Amino acid sequence: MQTTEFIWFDGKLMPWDQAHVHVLSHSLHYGSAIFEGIRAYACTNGESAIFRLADHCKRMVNSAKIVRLAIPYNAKSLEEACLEVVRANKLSQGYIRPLSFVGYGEMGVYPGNNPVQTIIACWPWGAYLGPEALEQGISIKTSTFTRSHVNANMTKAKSAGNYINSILAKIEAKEDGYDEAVMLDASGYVSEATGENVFIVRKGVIKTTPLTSILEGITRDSIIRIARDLGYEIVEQLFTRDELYSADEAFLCGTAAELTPIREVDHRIIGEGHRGPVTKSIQDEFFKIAKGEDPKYAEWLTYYKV
Ligand code: PPE
Repeated sequence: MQTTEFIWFDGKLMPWDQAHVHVLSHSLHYGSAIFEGIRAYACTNGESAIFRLADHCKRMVNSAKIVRLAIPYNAKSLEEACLEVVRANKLSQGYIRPLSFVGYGEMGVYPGNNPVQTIIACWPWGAYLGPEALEQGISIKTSTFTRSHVNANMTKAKSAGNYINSILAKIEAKEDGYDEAVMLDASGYVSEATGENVFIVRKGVIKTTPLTSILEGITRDSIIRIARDLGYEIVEQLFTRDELYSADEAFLCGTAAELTPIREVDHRIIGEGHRGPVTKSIQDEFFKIAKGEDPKYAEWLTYYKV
């Protein structure tokens, strides 16, 4: 991992190597943390920009509310802190990871009066699923693990505990020779991948899972708008694994994974077996927007100088 110099820790910039917590921190034992993943891009005008910063910070505040974590920050102050940490680290492009967790105090599931702490780290991070994945696409497996039921682990919260489900699916997929896993929801419909939302293109219509058993992805929301603006028909509708198998194109999206085509699912080749034309046109537009090349989407970018 490429480190940077400072981590923002409850309002102060600390040297990367000194940002420690106690091993008896509540969140380490029980998964009671919430986090965000945000990308910054180096733009064509020579500045940098954080992609949809306000929306990520709003989601962080909502995640905290859902899991009853009393963070002492509002979305605006989290935005300012993210900007402070990328500037301090002179990070022109990369990934930003805010995390709030329950710290050291009493042991036991009840978080009680243990302190709630917040850090924001950032570092350079290339293509999440490998540089060739963005063009060639990836292979995925339908997981044997069901995505958490909406009334068990609430999936609208980006909470650490939710990721046990993802980790199990990811390990299984990697050990079975696949790049990534897609999980079905409790009713058997396609839900999401371990760290990405899912889209298919079938008979000229783009389809993505509705906001039932999934994280409300900010990349997903961006793609819905981009696809509409490009003139595609796009619907939020449940679909089955065989609909995915017989899709003309399919792709995953997320902050880390950006827009990654799916080449193969459970040994079924999707479409032509490589990135399809609809996927490419949305992906091209997505990267143009992230680099500040399309003024129509200027409100998605928060510029800063390093
Ligand atoms: N679903 C899940 C389960 C998920 O973790 C992510 C993001 C998404 C959908 C897409 O959400 P968004 O980033 O807002 O478009 N996953 C983050 C974590 C990746 C990691 O390995 O850590 C991310 O992409 O930053």
